Amino acid sequence: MPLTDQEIHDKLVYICQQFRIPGELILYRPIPTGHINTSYYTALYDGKEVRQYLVQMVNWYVFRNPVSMMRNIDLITQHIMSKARTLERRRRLHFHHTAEGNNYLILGEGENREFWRLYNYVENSVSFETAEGREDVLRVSGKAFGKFLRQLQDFDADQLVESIPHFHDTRYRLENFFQVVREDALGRAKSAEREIALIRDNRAFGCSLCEQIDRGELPIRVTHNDTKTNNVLFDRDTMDPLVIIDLDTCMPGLACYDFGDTVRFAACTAAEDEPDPARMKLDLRLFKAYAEGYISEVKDVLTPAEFESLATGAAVITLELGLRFLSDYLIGDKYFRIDYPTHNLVRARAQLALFEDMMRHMDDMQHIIHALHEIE
Ligand code: GN1
Ligand code: MG
Repeated sequence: MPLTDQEIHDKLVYICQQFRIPGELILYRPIPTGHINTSYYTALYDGKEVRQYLVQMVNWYVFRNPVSMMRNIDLITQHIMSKARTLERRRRLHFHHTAEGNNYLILGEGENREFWRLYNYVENSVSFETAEGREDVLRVSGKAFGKFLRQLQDFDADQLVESIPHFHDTRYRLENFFQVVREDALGRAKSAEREIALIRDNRAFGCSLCEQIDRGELPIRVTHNDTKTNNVLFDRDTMDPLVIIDLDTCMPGLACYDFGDTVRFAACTAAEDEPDPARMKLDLRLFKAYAEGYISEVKDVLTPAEFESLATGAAVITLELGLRFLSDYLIGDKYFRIDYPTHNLVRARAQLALFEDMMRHMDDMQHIIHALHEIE
């Protein structure tokens, strides 16, 4: 049963009190972006000032060990801050603590327990759900995620707990997918025969980066793992990238998946859940803008093999998300939040159409990367 407005209001008031935020809740609204966690914008007034926060319930089904995840986020934030030239408040995520000193709050018990956190809302900032065809959004996002990788170069990855084991282990994801197809618990596989065949035909390609890891050809770094453009906050006036958000899946991973996930999300011609797959294409102009920004920051960081893997990373991560959406559709939509019954199937079709278009343009992507790399 969804909560009533009054219940949400009362719950947010209670949570703000537990995080020792002074003042009265004067405004709140749900933030609909994100497929996993539940987020609210809140504003409190203490008689002098209005302060704004994000209050978020972490999805406990997805993040099995949220306390460790919060510790990861703290460590990463501290590391990045130690390198920052400015301590401007808008350039960091600041999680508030409860009286017990925790940067989270657990409500309820057993099946009904909930995991909440509260952090500063970055003022006068803007983020982009799609790049709206804007090269500047992609170029600046590329710089921001490239810089993030660079800043975490000397971070000791052993300190991190994997918040989702096998998160971008595409080979594992593929095994799991075909298991789900074999079980076909809800009899839905027949509505996705073409998509299942496409994934089967590209299984070897999907495993290629994992094999390169096995052979020691690609280094494991600390990566963000969810590099959508809506995870960069820009200054509303100057378009300066202020801070990278959603550090929930920061874990050891491949640079090319971080590079590729922004390409998947924003260097394309339609939204992630475009209902008409024919409208979903790679946009090479936007790809180039992103690659320019990214490479300008990581030119001295990535190995030659990593440069070679960037375009492949875009295609593999798109295939991976396509099969993750389809898997979730086949098991009954347990993981990604959906707005209508076939939403995950529609998302999968859009991602697979984009994957096919990326494969058609693999050489073009490679040429652009080579040309940029040489200039740098
Ligand atoms: C999920 O909830 P959000 O939007 O931060 C997902 C990503 C997907 C993305 C697709 C923990 O991220 O892996 O790429 O949806 N996050 C998790 O939009 O599974
Ligand atoms: Mg995320």
